[in-house]
Amino acid sequence: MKKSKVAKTAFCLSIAFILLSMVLVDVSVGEVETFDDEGYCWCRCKITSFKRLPCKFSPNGDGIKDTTTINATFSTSCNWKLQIKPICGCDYVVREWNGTGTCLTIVWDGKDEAGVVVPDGAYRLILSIRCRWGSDTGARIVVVDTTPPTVTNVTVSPDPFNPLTETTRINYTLSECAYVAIKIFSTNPWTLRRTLIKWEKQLWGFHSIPWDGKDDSGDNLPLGTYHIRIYVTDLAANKATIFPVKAKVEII
Ligand SMILES: [Ca+2]
Repeated sequence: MKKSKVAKTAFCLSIAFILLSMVLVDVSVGEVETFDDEGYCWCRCKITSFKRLPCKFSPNGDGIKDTTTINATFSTSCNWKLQIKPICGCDYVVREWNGTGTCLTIVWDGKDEAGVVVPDGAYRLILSIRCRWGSDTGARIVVVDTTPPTVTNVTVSPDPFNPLTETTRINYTLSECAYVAIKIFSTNPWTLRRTLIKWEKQLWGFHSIPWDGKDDSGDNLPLGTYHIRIYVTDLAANKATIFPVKAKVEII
C-alpha cells in the first residue's frame, strides 16, 4: 500500500516535471504562443506595423526632406527583406535590404544600388518576412519629388485700392499642391505688417486671397506702397522656382 503511494507520487512528480519543462522551453526561446478568441495565433510571423515618413521626399541635397525613414515591426523574430521597385509595373529592383530581428529601420536617400538618385515618381516599398512558422508581406508607396512648384499669373486687384471702401485680392496659380505663406511689408524701415497666410496647405490651381489693408493688430495702415511676398514650397519641401514671389500694392 505504502509502495503504491510512493509510485503514485513519483508519477505525479514526473508529469509535473514534464509540463514545467515544456513551459520553460517555450519561454526560453521567447516565443510564447498567444491565441485570440478565434484560435488564431498572432505571434506567428506577422508584420505589426509598416511606415515611411515622409511619404513624399526630395533627395536633392538641400538638407530638407532629402531622405525618408522606413520603420517596421514584427510579431516575432524573423528574416526580412525590403525592396524598392518603380510603381510602373516593371519588376526592376531599385534597392534591397535584408536582415534578421523583430523590427527594422532603414533610411532611404533616394538612390539606387549604383548610388544614383532615382527619377521623380512613385515607388513601391515591398516588405517580406519569413520565420519557421510562416511568412507575411506588406507594401507601401513613397514618392520621390525634386521638381519645384511654380507660381504663375500673379496679380493684385484692385491696385491701388482704398481700404475704407474696398478690399484688394492677391491672385495666383499653383502648379501643384503646396504650402503657402503670404506676408505684406512696408519700407523705411523694412517691416512686416501683415501675415495673410502662414504655411497653409493649398491645392493646385487658382487662388485669390483678400487683404483689407489692415496690419496684424487690425489697424488700418497708412497710405503708401506695400510689398507682397508669396512663399511656396511643395509637399516634398521643394521651394518654388521664384522664392518668394514678389508683388506690390498701393493704399490710397
Ligand atoms: Ca530636399
